[in-house]
Amino acid sequence: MNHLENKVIYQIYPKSFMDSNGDGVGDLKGIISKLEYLAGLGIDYLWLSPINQSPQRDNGYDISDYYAIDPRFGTLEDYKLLIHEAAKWNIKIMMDLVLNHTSTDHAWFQKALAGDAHYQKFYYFSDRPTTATSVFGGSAWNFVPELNKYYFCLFDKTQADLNWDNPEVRQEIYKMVNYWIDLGVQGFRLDVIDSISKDLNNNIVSRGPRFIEYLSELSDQTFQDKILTVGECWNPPLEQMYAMCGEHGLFQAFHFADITHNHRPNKWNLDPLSLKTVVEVYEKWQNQYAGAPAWAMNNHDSPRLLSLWLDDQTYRYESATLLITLYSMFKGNLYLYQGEEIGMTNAHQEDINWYNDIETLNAYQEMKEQGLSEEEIMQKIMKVSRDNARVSMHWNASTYAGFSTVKPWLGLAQNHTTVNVANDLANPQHSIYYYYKSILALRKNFYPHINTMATFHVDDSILTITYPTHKLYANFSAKATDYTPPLAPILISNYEENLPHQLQPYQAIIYQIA
Ligand code: TEU
Repeated sequence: MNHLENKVIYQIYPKSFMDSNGDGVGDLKGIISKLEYLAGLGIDYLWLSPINQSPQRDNGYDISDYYAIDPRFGTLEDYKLLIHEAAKWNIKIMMDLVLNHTSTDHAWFQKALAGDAHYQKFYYFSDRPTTATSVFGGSAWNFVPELNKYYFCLFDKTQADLNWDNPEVRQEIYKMVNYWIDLGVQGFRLDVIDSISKDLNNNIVSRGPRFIEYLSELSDQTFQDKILTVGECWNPPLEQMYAMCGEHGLFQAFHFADITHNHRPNKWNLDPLSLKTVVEVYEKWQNQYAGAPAWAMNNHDSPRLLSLWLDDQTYRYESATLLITLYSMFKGNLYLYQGEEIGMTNAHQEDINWYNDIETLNAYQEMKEQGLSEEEIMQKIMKVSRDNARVSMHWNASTYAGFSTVKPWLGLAQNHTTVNVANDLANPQHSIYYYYKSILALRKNFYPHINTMATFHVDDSILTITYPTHKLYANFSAKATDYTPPLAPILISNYEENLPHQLQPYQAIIYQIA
């Protein structure tokens, strides 16, 4: 087994985790103050969404200085302290690298705008736009009247794509990555990494002709295969995964095929959960993929899976614990997202004025233009907006949920007075956090038995997974269902009382069969 496998990585959205200085925005000192809480879960890495200097149009995914820490989050000293303090708890820090684009506030882009031909070559400037569109809506090309030229942005018009075909750009990037490695960073998550090579003349904006070449060059000149790296990719085919990951590439990459299985045709139009389809995804990555998959139920770009797939009201505890029981039994690494460990739900906010996310606000406008009613639009937004996962952590039932002493930059979910850390920990018998702790500990020791082929079976709402040593049952419904369990000891169950011949609503149970 690779030394980077069997890890649990906890993602923090720094703006929304913990505010130590009362400005409504989370910060590094806030994170440091919660290390004991995080270590208690049994995690190996903390992945922080970008903390570099940024105008925050896209919450840090628009970096204006790769070497500076954004003052909203603290100082370089605070970051060094976080690395140091986390190490005392055996936790490593994983940094988010946004290498596909910079903010238009970045000095390189500002020089390019001022007419510096050298820095114009750092980006894509062109006299003629193509038909390429931005992920956030509209044309990907933006006109600069003073230059009489267009520049290319795959995302927001303030996120200008870097031209990786320019070797100087690549060298600047490698230098920067090495700077953070030297400082003690021990992991990287690489934002939209599969877009670094493009062929814009042919409208190819992802997995372009030199993608694998650039990725191996990056790896060889920086992190190599020594530290944990994970690429952000949406639905890469297996062959692509093999090409990206390995000695001269990344350790692993997300696939997100499970959490996107019901996008029809996109995230704003969702089919209900199809257990059969999603189980095909589990089977593929568990049985057919020879590498170490990266599993994530939640992240800052997705709504809460608990709310989307299961019951985040009556059976919130059972639903949250069912999901983690299942995902803990997959080989590879497990990525958790803040709040997941206490069963935080979607925000359930009905007013568009509450929302902040640039993608959500653009989609709102687009859907208005398409003639959808306010009610239809808000139903979609409440279900899938990225802001659902971006609310402040709910630490307790106080006015600002113990996150801050002032109104948070975005806000809280409607249920923050009941769904919060203090409440969850108050009742150890029914605590999602303590359940996570137990199952993660089980996973850690049991990993050789997980890192193996398994047989998947779906019968209506019941999923059964049989491994050589253990067997998992999960009831994806509120309906109690009869079953015939093996005559074997129970390893773990999300019910205190297990009925001999019945799976209870949203029950997950594992038997040790050998
Ligand atoms: O996400 C890349 C990406 O493809 C997302 O925009 C995704 O398609 C979208 O969120 C799904 O609705 C990364 C970051 O994770 C995201 O937060 C950034 O906005 C984006 O890159 C641009 O940097």
